[in-house]
Amino acid sequence: QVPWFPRKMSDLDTFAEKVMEMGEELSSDHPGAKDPVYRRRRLEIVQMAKMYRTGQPLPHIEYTEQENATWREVYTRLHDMYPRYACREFLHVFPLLEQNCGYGPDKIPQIEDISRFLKDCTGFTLRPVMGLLTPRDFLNSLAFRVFHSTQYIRHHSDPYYTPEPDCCHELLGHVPLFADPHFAELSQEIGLASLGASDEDIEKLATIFWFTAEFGLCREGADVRAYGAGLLSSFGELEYALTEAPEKHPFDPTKTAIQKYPITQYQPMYFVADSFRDATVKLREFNKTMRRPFQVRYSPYTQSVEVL
Ligand code: H2B
Ligand code: FE
Repeated sequence: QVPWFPRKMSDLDTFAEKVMEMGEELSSDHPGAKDPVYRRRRLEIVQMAKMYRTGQPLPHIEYTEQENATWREVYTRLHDMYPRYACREFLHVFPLLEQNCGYGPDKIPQIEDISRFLKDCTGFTLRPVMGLLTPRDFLNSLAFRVFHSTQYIRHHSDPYYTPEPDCCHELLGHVPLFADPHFAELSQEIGLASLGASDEDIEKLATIFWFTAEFGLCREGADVRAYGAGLLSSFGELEYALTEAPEKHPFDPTKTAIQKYPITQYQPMYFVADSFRDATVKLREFNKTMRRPFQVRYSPYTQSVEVL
């Protein structure tokens, strides 16, 4: 009755062909749906993700002028906003990504370079993915300090909108904080709790992920700043989130885990963490209240999960 879960790094290979939607096909309301050139290009990139297996070099994508131009628009606009809105951990890491991983306005960076850098910082690594994984698979991989990253970019007709995760969201929104030790720990903690969890508990953990890694705010003295990737990759919502308009509540896993949220509009409510460390402590307490007939421990030496 315990759902299957990955025990070793190579078990994540079983996720490669399982995506919920828009893996190899685009939904009709995707801005690129009617552009055959875009579709062919996206398929080419997605096929490389489908073929990828643990231990292989990550796919190197030779991005086109047009793709790099879309990146430039997104990058420059967001980059201007970060000093005012992003949390200090994000601001600390960003220049390191510029120095070590080819971050900059001109070219989309390569996930191989980023993965190598993250591994040095926190042990996090990246894997390519075709599209949205199920919440269970996606969270399970965080137990191994693995983040699944798409490599295609949104359609050039609308650089400020994408209905699915793309490399702008992953590389600008998510990647920087995986270089932070405390955020890495928080992420892995969610991942470990998700291994073999009931469907009900997966939903709670996915909601916690949503209100932390995707849309989290944090306190910095008298100030509130953003650390969620959904905010740090959307100039519109980044600005909105830090106005008085939305409700803000302290991050408290017991409440956060059961909060309903919209996925296609700005959030009416955000949760504010005191720090990543504090959020991790609270999350550990919360995890103890979930019923699971075993405990797990991750061994970085073997990159595998021990069941206790
Ligand atoms: N899959 C991928 N590829 N990237 C994500 O950011 C992602 C996902 N997020 N699946 C997940 C779902 C998240 O929204 C939660 C855990 O449901
Ligand atoms: Fe995301």
